[in-house]
Amino acid sequence: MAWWKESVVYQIYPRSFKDSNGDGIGDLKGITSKIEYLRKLGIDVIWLSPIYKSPNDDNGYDISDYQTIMDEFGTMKDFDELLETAHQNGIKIMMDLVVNHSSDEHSWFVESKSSKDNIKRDWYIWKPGKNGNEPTNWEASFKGSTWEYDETTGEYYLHLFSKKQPDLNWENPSLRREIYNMMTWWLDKGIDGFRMDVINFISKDTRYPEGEIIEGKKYGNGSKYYMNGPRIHEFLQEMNKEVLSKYDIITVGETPGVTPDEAKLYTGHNRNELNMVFQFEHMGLGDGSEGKWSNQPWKLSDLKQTLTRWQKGLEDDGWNSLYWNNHDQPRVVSRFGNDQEYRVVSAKMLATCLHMLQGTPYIYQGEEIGMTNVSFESLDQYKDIETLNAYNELVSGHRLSKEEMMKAIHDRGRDNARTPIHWDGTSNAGFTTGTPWIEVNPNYKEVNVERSIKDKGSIFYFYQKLIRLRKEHEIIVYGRYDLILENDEQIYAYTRSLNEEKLLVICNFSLESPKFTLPEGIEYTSSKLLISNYEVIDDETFTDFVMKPYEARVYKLI
Ligand code: TEU
Ligand code: CA
Repeated sequence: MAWWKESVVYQIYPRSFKDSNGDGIGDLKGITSKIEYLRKLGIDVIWLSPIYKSPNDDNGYDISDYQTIMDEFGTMKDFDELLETAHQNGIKIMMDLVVNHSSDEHSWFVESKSSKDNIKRDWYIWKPGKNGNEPTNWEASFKGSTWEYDETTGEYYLHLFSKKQPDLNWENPSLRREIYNMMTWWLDKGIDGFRMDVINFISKDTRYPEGEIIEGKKYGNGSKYYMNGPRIHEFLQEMNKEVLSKYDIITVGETPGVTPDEAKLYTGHNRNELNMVFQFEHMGLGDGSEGKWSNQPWKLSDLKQTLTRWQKGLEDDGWNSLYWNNHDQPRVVSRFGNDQEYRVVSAKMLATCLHMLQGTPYIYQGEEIGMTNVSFESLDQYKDIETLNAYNELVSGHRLSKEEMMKAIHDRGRDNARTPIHWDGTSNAGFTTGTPWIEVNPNYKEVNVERSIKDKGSIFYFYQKLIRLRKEHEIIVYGRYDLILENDEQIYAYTRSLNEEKLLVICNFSLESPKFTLPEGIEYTSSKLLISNYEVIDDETFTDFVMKPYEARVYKLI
């Protein structure tokens, strides 16, 4: 038995979760004070976004010391208390492991850049320029070149993200050893696993070829030379042997650009690498020529096809992680549901559709109360480095108008997920007594935890029930997935099968009232409604019925 297959994970972005001391920044003591709330929800594991020492160029994804807690978040004692409280409440803690890069303020990098013969020189990736230019034409995720010139030694260093996030050189065995030691140190402290940031980027094609040129753009796309690179599986198998295999833990790799076939290599049960990966195909729906900043219309059948490919691709080997949002993505109820009149029902429909798939579900903080995207009017209300850099580059480069860019930020920007959690209807939504580091979504009086807890029909209790059902019905974890009504553009329906049982999951993704008709060939003698987001009259038939907007139902058929 693999407990991580049967678990539900809850992601905490500590900066925005709960502030305990009024400085406007969420912290560890704040999280500890809400463990009781998470226990009530019923989750098994917390994934903590980075809490390590950091200058916060990218909110903690730029780490300057892997074994120290970020000043704003508290102390190691606060961490130990959090871990103990979580464990006492039956909740495990999975830490974010960011080892594709460190901060440029990490002492390793400070040494590395000090001279060409420093012992840590080779812990990062240094190259001379090429004909007075950068070593390659690659574009960084946060725009600009992936190379930064450093005057001290007259060479460039690689940074796939911001220039304050230099990439670590995994080719170097002592760097790898140091990382394994650090991981062991955390595991010995009693943590329960790792979520590994862009872990499929750690092995680069060391020939450093030029990236594909994209018309009209200054920099090219080098991703095929660092995504799923030549030594990636060797490195992960080594990490597994040296560290992971010695503990009973949960591991999930963040792996942009992976296909189901590649995911099998990362998660297959004889591979000795990771338990599961986060794939991005369903998150990229609608991406246009400027990626997520130029949104195109997409169809429900695209989403169904994508998720189905993953469900079928990993049904015999490997394991799926299931998510609708995280700290890098917009709020799901705004993106795939309806954040106005049908906010509550559509949030429940989306939860149903995701939690009934095969895999380990992840809930992102605030999703369980149906938090929505935020539309700040002015750019200076935004804090995210990705958003701000993209704005500068795309708007000043005349690739998008200001209006188009603000619309794209409202739809897809990362700060949608990073506004503070709404605990109640008091000022700043009960997140802080001070001034929050980023403004609170103005709808907090309507959407907040206190109201959800008081209302038996809330999204919160719906998630609680989904989690409970998973513990009661093995089929939700292990049943085989099959798509039905493949071409329907309003209804996403599928079955799950295990032994003599079936689940029938029917979700209406539209504002309209399409008719659901059960396809022939699904045999059963009795049926039972497990969960629904509208009241269903007992004797109502489900083989043929008109669905209400965003309606969702799950039946167990025997
Ligand atoms: O994200 C990696 C990643 O691919 C992101 O660029 C993501 O696709 C993008 O933000 C969505 O537009 C991870 C972390 O989750 C992210 O918060 C970090 O900024 C990034 O790595 C660098 O550590
Ligand atoms: Ca604080």
